[in-house]
Amino acid sequence: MELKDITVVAPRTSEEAMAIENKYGAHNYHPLPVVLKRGKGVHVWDIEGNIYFDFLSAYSAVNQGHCHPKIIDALNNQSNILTLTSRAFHNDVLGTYEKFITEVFGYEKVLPMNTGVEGGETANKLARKWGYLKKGIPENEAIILFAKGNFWGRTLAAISSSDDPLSYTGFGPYMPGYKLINYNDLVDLENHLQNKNVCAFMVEPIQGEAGVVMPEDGYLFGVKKLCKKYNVLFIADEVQTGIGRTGKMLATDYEDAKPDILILGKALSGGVFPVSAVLADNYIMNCIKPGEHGSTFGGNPLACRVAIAALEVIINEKLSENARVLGDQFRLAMNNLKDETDLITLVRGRGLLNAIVINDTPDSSTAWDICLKMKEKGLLAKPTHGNIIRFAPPLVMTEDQLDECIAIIRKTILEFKK
Ligand code: IF1
Repeated sequence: MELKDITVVAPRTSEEAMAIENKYGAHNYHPLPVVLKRGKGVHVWDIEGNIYFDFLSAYSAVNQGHCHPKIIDALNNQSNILTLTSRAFHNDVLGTYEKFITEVFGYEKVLPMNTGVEGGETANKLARKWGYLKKGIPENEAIILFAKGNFWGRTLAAISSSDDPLSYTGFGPYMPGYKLINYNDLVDLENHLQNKNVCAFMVEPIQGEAGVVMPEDGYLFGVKKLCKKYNVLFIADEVQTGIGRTGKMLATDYEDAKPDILILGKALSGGVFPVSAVLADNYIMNCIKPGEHGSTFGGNPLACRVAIAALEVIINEKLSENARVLGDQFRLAMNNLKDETDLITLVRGRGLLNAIVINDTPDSSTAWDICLKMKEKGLLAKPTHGNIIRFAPPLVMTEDQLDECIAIIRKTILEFKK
């Protein structure tokens, strides 16, 4: 086979692009029928040049807005200098990044990875190792607790802790040493913490995929207190809720609930490419010795420069504060809309991580059909778990833009006929 025999096609239309994907790509997603070609700030454009407000932000990976100039500059500058060395050698950016991110979040150390699920896997390995070395759990008997409704990725470990049949069916056998407990239930948590082999409880401060499920005020504080009482590590999965999304830098910042292990991902790179991080203090992080964990791309100089820029944008442009102010306005508008229609049964969220629950069964196509109608009016959002529509625009959105989006959502809902 010579390269000359292989053609690189450029689809001229959205239809053509979807047809090529359908023929040559795995069918592991069911995307909204829109083919995006360009993104800038809160907007994306399809192949035909139609403009949309992005109300998903690539599942909260584009908090800083599409193609933020400062992040792109960091990418472009470093990509012409040194992109990847592997960790077989040092590079001149890793330490700079490690000092920066550990000071931003207040931990002694960081272990750099790439995807969010690799961050989760890393946190699980750290917790187990700490359990054996420091808590004295018998080898191979460590247990990690997870909340029902959790989602932390697609690896065999992640689906082993899932109670969503769509995530785990057909992929067994499953990882041992995982137990599911009720979310937002401190009594259930304490009951399970009686087991001396429990090394950690890993939980999302707000459950994203479950449909922006919020715990009661005080839950996270209670988790922190109970984990301390029973010598168990509190792992916060802030891959989706972190980096300003909920109106503070971290969703755990809303309470006195600093996790023992913090997992970050997605917007840690501003959506430029996969960057994740696991942060902890020395008594945990030093349980992993040289050669016991790693990744080819983890901590590469390009990722480090991009992540520094991505965090600087969140801090310097006060995007957490913007998310808090606009989020309050958005939920107020959605609750007013809820009073005008029987289509919406619930509005919930924090900052710019919000969702509406549609008054229909999860297996109905109503939420999907509403998203199709919003697409026609220039706003992209996608249902999660059937009848819940998640609304998560980039945190750089202005009040005027939010008002325009609220008008689109309101018009769509009020005109919608099942
Ligand atoms: C898909 C969901 C969201 C996450 C939390 C870890 C990860 C995720 C809280 C893993 C990833 C992504 C995965 C993506 C769609 C999206 C998603 F719908 F799948 F569940 F956001 F809610 N922790 N979530 O939300 O990070 O390895 O993907 O970088 O798999 O379809 P990742």
